[in-house]
Amino acid sequence: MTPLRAPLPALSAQDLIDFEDDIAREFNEARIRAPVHLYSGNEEQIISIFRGVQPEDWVLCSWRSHYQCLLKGVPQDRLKAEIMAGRSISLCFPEYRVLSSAIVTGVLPIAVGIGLAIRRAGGSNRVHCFMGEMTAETGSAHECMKYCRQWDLPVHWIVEDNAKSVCTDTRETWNTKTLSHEGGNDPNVTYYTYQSKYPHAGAGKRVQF
Ligand SMILES: Cc1ncc(C[n+]2csc(CCOP(=O)(O)OP(=O)(O)O)c2C)c(N)n1
Repeated sequence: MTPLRAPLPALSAQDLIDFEDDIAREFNEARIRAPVHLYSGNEEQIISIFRGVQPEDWVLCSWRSHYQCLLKGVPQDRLKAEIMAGRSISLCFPEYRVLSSAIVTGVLPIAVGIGLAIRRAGGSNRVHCFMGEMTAETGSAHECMKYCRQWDLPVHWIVEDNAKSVCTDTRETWNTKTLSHEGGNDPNVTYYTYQSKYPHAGAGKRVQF
């Protein structure tokens, strides 16, 4: 296995934006024959979160994970090759301790399991599990977070609120002005909002695979 990269790369917001814009171009020119989910507008927040991530930590992601892969040390050319091969939606690089799932809530129980394994092994590393704000409203998220809180497992949850679940307004869905983790004070939960220039999936142009 490739050794974990230490220290983690010091990427700037512009480095992240440039990577995603390059993938957007590739997608809109129909060179990627599979869905891509791009980040934008959350660069400062995610860079700040990664200041608390150690090389030996695990990072768990959803269908939208390019920024986490880059910040966890996956080489840009390796990441781009996987995306070009159509695997953006579920990028897994176990040698860099990055795992993703395109199933809503898919990685949450896995985060619990890794957290439990770390605790049983007496390890000092942690799990950082990213999810969108709609994912965070599900019963599965509630149970996984509750279990880790009650058993004091080393799992850090990050709720990234872009206000939408695909095209649906999350607050309208739940008939609420305030979502579950907004303004919360759980030390193991980081909640932030951002506004993306990209749609939920793709890069703005309809591409026929
Ligand atoms: C089990 C399951 N149901 C439905 C989907 C389709 N789906 C993909 S992303 C998504 C919305 C998730 O919204 P949110 O958690 O806010 O994440 P965002 O993409 O906005 O970051 C849905 C319903 C899926 N991937 N898996």
